[in-house]
Amino acid sequence: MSPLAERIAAGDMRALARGATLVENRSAAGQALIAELWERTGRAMLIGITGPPGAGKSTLVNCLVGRLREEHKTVGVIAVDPSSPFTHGAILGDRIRMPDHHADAGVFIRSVATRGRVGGLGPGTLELALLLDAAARDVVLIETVGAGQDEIEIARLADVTVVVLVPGMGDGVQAIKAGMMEIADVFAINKADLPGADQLENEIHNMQSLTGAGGGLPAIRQVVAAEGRGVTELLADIAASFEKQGRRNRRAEVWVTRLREMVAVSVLNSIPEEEFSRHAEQVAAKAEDPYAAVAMLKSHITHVH
Ligand SMILES: Nc1nc2c(ncn2[C@@H]2O[C@H](COP(=O)(O)OP(=O)(O)OP(=O)(O)O)[C@@H](O)[C@H]2O)c(=O)[nH]1
Ligand SMILES: [Mg+2]
Repeated sequence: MSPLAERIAAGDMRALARGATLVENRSAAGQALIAELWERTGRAMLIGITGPPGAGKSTLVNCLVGRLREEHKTVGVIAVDPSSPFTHGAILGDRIRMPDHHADAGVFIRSVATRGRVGGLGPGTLELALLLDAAARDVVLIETVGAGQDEIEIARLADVTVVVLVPGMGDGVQAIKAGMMEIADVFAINKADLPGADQLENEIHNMQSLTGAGGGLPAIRQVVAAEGRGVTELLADIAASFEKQGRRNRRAEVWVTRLREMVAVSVLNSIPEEEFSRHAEQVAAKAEDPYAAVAMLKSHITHVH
């Protein structure tokens, strides 16, 4: 192994920070790093936390980190939202922020940009999650803003997907429309200190009986993240779901889809952007037919490393 990979495997946080940057940028060095550490992946539990903007996802993640640290678990956090108030210091509430700097070695936090896309994971998130997994994190929490279209991405990455909803916003009905019903392994009704939490719980219950999903319905847990209430119970729900379903997203069939995407990205990235513009102009001007353009563009693929 390279010295960097060795240090990451040994739990060196500065090495991990360097590695995370390489991986996030999807550099060749980042790819080499994941390849080197590949054998070490597959241990971490990946928990996806998604829900509408302002639902309290970051507050909840903060609570979950605190609880996991009490259990002496090592934690990685990926916040997929550049506008999130997550920063290195801010996520750690006073309760778990320890005066001794080394005590923070149990928590690694990174924000990744979605590059303008609302919902979805943003490029490099899968790779970052894999790196944190390889870096001996017991649990990796991934916060994404659910906008109703791309939540499926988080469900495909996470072992357990927690959908966070809040009472009094008509979220219960919206969630069904947005397809959140399908991806939730656990529902967290946050801000249960506000009126309407029971009503929302009933709504979700009713939806579940309508869809008739049978055994293994997602748990519904009321929490008050702002006060840390219900967080222990939520963590137990998450663990129960994990026990029941195992690591669905590590199976070969999931990798079929991922490998397809990785090939597509790698092939597309191997074609210089200006070649697309050049051929587009030719096609538009009818100087070239589209199939001829594709054939020409494909000639660049041999340069893929
Ligand atoms: N009343 C109440 N407010 C809460 C609770 N949890 C979080 N909040 C508040 O809700 C607001 C949004 O919290 P965040 O944790 O930033 O929510 P978020 O879902 O991460 O927001 P985005 O990342 O911007 O989508 C903050 O003002 C929190 O203080 C709760 O349990 N009860
Ligand atoms: Mg947030």
